[in-house]
Amino acid sequence: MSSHTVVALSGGVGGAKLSLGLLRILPPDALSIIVNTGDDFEHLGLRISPDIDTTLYTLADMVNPETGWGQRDETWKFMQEQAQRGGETWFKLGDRDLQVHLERTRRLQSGESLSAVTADFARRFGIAAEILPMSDDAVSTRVATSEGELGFQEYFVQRQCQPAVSGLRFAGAAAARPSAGAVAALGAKNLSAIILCPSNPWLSIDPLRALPGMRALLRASGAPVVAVSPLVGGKAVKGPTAKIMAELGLPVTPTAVVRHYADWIDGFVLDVRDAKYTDEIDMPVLLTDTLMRDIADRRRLASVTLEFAAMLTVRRAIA
Ligand code: GDP
Ligand code: FO1
Repeated sequence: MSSHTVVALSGGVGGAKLSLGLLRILPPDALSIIVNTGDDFEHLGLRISPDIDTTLYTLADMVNPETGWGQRDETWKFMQEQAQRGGETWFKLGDRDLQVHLERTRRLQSGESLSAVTADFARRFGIAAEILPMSDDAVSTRVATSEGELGFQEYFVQRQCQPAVSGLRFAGAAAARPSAGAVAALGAKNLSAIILCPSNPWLSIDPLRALPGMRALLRASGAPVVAVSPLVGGKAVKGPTAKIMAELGLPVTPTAVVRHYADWIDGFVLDVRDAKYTDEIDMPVLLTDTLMRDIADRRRLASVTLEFAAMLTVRRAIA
């Protein structure tokens, strides 16, 4: 067991980028990543856990660099056959990726938990971090839109995030429990920081925050909670974060993200391009370049974020 541990709360593509930076700079076994499962769904009879798989593939250095999800050097024979025979093709399942969904589905049907299956996949992929589903209970993100309520993947992939969003709900969350692994990671005596990755606050982090007891676990840990801004220069790097903020009637600013997280966080990592918002943010701010173009950027952002968290711990001790 490492002398200090770190917990990251993450969605998919954006969160996995910082998680990889953390993995590369921390000692082996020091990192636990609690991953959103609100995007999970059943498709063609298979259990798909997109954010868990994005985390697995990114940390195993086998993610498709163009999309940020799915495997690199993927082949698409199954999808081509589907298309030829009039099968559903809106959700792209690569041939290599299919193995993961098939095996996950089989093991879940035989009674294993998503946590157990994920831990085994991570071990087989040679990943020295814990990848923890936020819950082993079913939670489904539902998106209220101009076209009525849509399932998450219907909104995100099938409708390409086009319908205007008027609200979100996390079906099942009120009765769901944080996974045992998440509870243990947040309860670790040597936990030194909790990082809210630069994931979409409304789609990726809010499902985690909707789990009963999650906030209490974060607070009871005593570790500083630091969020990394998902906006760079007032825009999302990828995905619908800015579009959703505008549709929900919020200013598209890092300040609105900080207000959204309100009393969940102790510090905020703000992108240098958004320096003008520093004075609006009513908590300690680290101003730095948060754009992660390559692995060096990810390591650097992970490192300065952990230093910032350590500074918050010292501040708290002398306050
Ligand atoms: P998804 O679940 O696959 O949509 O991915 P996440 O929710 O984990 O991440 C989406 C968010 O990541 C978006 O708000 C992006 O702006 C943000 N993001 C992606 N890459 C970067 C980056 O390099 N730096 C920062 N600061 N944010 C990023
Ligand atoms: N995203 C897409 O935009 N189109 C796809 O066809 C698609 C397929 C897919 C298959 C497996 C998987 O693990 C992820 C996949 N994603 C796809 C990404 C994913 O649905 C979203 O990025 C997340 O759910 C948002 O976090």
